[in-house]
Amino acid sequence: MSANRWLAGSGVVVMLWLMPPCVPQAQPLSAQPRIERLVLADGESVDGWSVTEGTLEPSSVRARSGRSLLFHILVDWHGGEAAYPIGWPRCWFKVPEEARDWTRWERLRFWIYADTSRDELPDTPLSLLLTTVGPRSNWSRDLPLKKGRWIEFVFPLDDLPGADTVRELKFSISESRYRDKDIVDFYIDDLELIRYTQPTVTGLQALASVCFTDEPALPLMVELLGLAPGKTAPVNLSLRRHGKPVAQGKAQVPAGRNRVSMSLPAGLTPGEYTVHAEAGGQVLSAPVRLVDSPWQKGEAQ
Ligand SMILES: [Ca+2]
Repeated sequence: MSANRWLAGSGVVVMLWLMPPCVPQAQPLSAQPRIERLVLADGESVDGWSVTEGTLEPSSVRARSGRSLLFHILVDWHGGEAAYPIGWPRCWFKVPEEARDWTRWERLRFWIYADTSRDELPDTPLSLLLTTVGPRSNWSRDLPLKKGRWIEFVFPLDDLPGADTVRELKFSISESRYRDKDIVDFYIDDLELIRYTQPTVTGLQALASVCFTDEPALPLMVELLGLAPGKTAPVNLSLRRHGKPVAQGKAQVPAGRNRVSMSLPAGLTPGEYTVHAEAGGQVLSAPVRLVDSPWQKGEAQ
């Protein structure tokens, strides 16, 4: 998988999918979709967790609800493992045997609030590592965090190697990214596996954020979840201006990310539009700008 995954997010939530800067993020327009969850950690217990070069305990200082897991680190460039005094404080969760098959889940999701004695966190403050069984048994991602903010992370699982044998989930820092004696607190909460229980549009992207009015079609990326392998479901598409539909279409797509093409009528006027994608009552929208084609106006040869 590319790390540059995309999805819909609300305005207050930072998703890890890194989108090209010119592509606006889709916005959900409808109520929360129906989601099934398997909670791996809610902050109330450290059962199954281990920690080294730091401490891990339930905390009510910061929590999404109840308590969170506080991963507390005093950066120490002179202690820790003898061979690596500038080391890797880490905490890890041993996934229970009965919960290691993640293929029936669609996403890993969790929230982290970061605090520190520093003015700001370093560029790569924390990393996530999943360990599975198999030749490509390590899957890791950097977790961009901001001091003093809750950040939600959502990772698709469809390209996790060995997703049926996930043994361990680990958070770690590299002390080399910090200064000696820095204090860093990560509050981890609502760590869970989720899946949609009905076909749901979870991502929408206009592949060109600016489109000429004489283009025959608008290229879109539509992500649909909540579908069994091999099944497809309809996604209703519409292009709207000032809330009024000016074009409509339908795409029949399988689960995952799909490139679809929405036909555009002739004679659209330049301006700001929104494209909408709906499945199972869940709607996402994304902005699109239509501009006059230079070829129409004869300004270019
Ligand atoms: Ca909690």
